[in-house]
Amino acid sequence: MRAKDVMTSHPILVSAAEQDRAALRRLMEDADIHHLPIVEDGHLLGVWVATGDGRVVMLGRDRVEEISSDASADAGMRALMGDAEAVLVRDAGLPVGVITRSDVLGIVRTAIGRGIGRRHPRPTVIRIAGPSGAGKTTLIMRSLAHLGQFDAVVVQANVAAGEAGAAEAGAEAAGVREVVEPSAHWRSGLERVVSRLADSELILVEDRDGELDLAHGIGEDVQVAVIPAADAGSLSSLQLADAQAVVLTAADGLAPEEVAEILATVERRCPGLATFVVASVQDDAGLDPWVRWVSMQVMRRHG
Ligand SMILES: Nc1nc2c(ncn2[C@@H]2O[C@H](COP(=O)(O)OP(=O)(O)O)[C@@H](O)[C@H]2O)c(=O)[nH]1
Ligand SMILES: [Mg+2]
Repeated sequence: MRAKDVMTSHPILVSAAEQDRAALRRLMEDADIHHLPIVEDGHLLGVWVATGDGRVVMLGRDRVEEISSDASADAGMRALMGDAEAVLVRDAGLPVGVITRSDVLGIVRTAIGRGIGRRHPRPTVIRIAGPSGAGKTTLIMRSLAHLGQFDAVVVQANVAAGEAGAAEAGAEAAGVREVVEPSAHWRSGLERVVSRLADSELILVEDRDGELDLAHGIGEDVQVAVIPAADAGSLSSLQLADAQAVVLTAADGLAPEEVAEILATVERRCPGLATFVVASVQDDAGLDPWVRWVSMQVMRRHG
């Protein structure tokens, strides 16, 4: 965004000769502004400022930032967050606009009206993919039981449209907000459903059952592969090229040393990938690090 997109255009400027504070005050009140840059022969000399206590004071040129209308709006914002009382915007040398904190507050008000805030920049979208029966639904439901601090939604891309109502009702009964959206398997469908859920903090997308193919994202923030530990030995690094984590499920069906060996294989093949092992039918020590990792994904996007 450029300075010209955020400035107030057609600024009222005064010459150095205008010193009558009562008249300056009236001028500012009539125009509903608090700043009058002082410009003489095109040169900025300072700025008159209407203070909150009814006075009109003159500040020097050092308190006004001058930028070009094509400069980044961010340059003006930074100046106002620092020492500048106002920003004078020039186009081809001529003063064409002013940016003050009032302009900034107006933009903030619009942003808040659109639901944009520091705490809720946008939801973190985690796509969970894996073959049928891998334990995706089980993992999502068990995870949500420990993620109560976030406003979370499950997007179920794995249910035929005809079953949608029943699935949503079932999730609701379990205290989980779920949206059934088969089209979330594709980029455009995911984008649509995410924009509809922009007020949430965490969106867990259960992708359609299928062969793992996480070489390319579809617009999510994080891709997670879910696969039974017993099948994970055959995972290739290509299948997980764009994944951030893999969860090996049903570890309860294997001996601990088998699980350790599989885990070592996955870590060797995909160095740097976050790996977790869960076993839903046992006392599950593996779920805890996974839940912490998911929380981290949300928190680091909160800024
Ligand atoms: N033993 C065991 N069974 C599991 C585990 N996770 C899921 N299951 C079972 O595997 C079946 C398929 O799980 P589900 O979550 O529906 O898989 P999805 O098709 O990937 O969503 C269900 O009967 C689950 O109870 C696990 O960690 N251990
Ligand atoms: Mg499922």
